[in-house]
Amino acid sequence: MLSALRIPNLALCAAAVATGTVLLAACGGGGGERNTSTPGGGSHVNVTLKEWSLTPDPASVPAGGVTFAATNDGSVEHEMVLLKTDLAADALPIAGGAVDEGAAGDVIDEIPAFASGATQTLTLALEPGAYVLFCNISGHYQQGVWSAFTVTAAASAGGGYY
Ligand SMILES: [Cu+2]
Repeated sequence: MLSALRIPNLALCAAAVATGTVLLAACGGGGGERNTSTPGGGSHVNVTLKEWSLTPDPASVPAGGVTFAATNDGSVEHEMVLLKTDLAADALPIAGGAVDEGAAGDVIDEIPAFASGATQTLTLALEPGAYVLFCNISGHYQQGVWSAFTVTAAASAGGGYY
């Protein structure tokens, strides 16, 4: 059951292309690793985390490659969990002071706790559906560090048929 495909080098490669550095060479090194295109054209989502909110911009993207750039605008560490679930975003089950991830849905991936002022990126291939982005450091979800996130069918993403 592979619902998410990690594409770890994508952001790095994009940065290398943008700056024209020799990092570019490293992008072609993987055996059979695709690195020049983002599935579905690719979407970019800026996520701002702080006390006590989480705000994705945009909050809805077409299915395919999605790069999250999560910025911690707060004064304490936050993390970002991406959960696929049909539960209401404000009604995830709680156990031991935090969201019970196993009972809440399918955790697609996460950015582990990162420091105030930092930005972390995560690139995934996402299927259509209802998702929740949240911080699962104890107590943070309950205080509002979450947002619903929607992945729509990819029909209009790629600019038509060939
Ligand atoms: Cu947090």
